Amino acid sequence: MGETHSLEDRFQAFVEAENKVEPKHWMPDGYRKTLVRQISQHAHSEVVGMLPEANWISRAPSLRAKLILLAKVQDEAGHGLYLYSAAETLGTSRDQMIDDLLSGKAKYSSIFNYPTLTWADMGAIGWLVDGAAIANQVMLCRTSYGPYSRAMVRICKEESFHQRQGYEIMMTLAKGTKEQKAMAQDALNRWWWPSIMMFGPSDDNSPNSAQSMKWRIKRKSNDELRQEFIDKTVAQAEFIGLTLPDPDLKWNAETGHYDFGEIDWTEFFEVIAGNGPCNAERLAARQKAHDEGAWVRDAATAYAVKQAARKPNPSTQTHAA
Ligand code: FAQ
Repeated sequence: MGETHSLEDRFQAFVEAENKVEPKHWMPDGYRKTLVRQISQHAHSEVVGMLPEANWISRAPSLRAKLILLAKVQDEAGHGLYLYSAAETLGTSRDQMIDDLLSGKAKYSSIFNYPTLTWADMGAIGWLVDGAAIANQVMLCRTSYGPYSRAMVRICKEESFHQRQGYEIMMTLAKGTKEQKAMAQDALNRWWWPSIMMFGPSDDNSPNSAQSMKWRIKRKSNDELRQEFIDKTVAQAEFIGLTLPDPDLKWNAETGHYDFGEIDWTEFFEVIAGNGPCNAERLAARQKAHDEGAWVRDAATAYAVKQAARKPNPSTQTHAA
């Protein structure tokens, strides 16, 4: 008991001294569990997050737009892979994580349960959803778990490109015809509130935050990050002549931040409970992809077994050979 205590104390001092925890280090069970939960949810979000945008690849308005969107969606597949790999260093398996996603046990970001109705939604997603992801993930580059923090450095660089891709679409539409500007405004109206919900429940209703902050997994709270994102985005909307759909949004000189209206937490909790507009459709698409990919997994496994059997056994080799 005393031994466990001292290990935990030493671990706490280690993370407080800004050291990185590596896979072979001793870590509390709760730390491991929290990371597997968060990293796997993050990986699932990247992979499920490909679906709403993939919906528009074949309908992009130009070859340039199509190439850029295709590259962005491929980046998201890559992010999913780095993150699944980072989670695997904690002792879980890819199969287990995928099973948890498909059975509905594991969560993925609420934002990907909304439909993409027009091309402007590609702009709103890049600008707002990737913008919110960057706000959250820049802090995760300094998270205490080494493999997660290193994955986040590269992911954040790519997310910056995604954010610009989206903002450029919105800027182009906002400068276009009256109908194009209206389409951009409509997308902004639909994506704004779900985007600010991405940061998670408010701090007084966030069961995991206190311990995650103590372990230096999270470096800022859900509300702090939400506020940073809102403060930064207001000027970006003004610059392209669009209006954020919140009548209560106004600058507060005293706090040095924007005040904003009440978030509809009932909607948020419904979406994360599986009852959002597209939850069933998203999981069905992942299940279909998983089923259709079975032969690829079988072939890769058979190939790996064959290669392993062919490899000479190093213990039977002589140096003279
Ligand atoms: N959606 O106690 P907390 C992207 C859950 S970016 C669904 O505050 P925590 C890029 C939470 O898991 C999106 N569930 O939890 C991209 C917990 O439930 P649990 C992904 C949510 O972990 C862009 C419960 O509520 N980014 O993919 C959400 O301390 C465009 C209580 O919450 C990340 O995952 C939500 N929005 O803080 C891709 C970043 N919020 O697990 C494609 C890493 C909360 O106990 C296209 N994750 N919940 O059953 C994090 O930073 C954290 O996990 C938070 C939540 C901030 C999301």
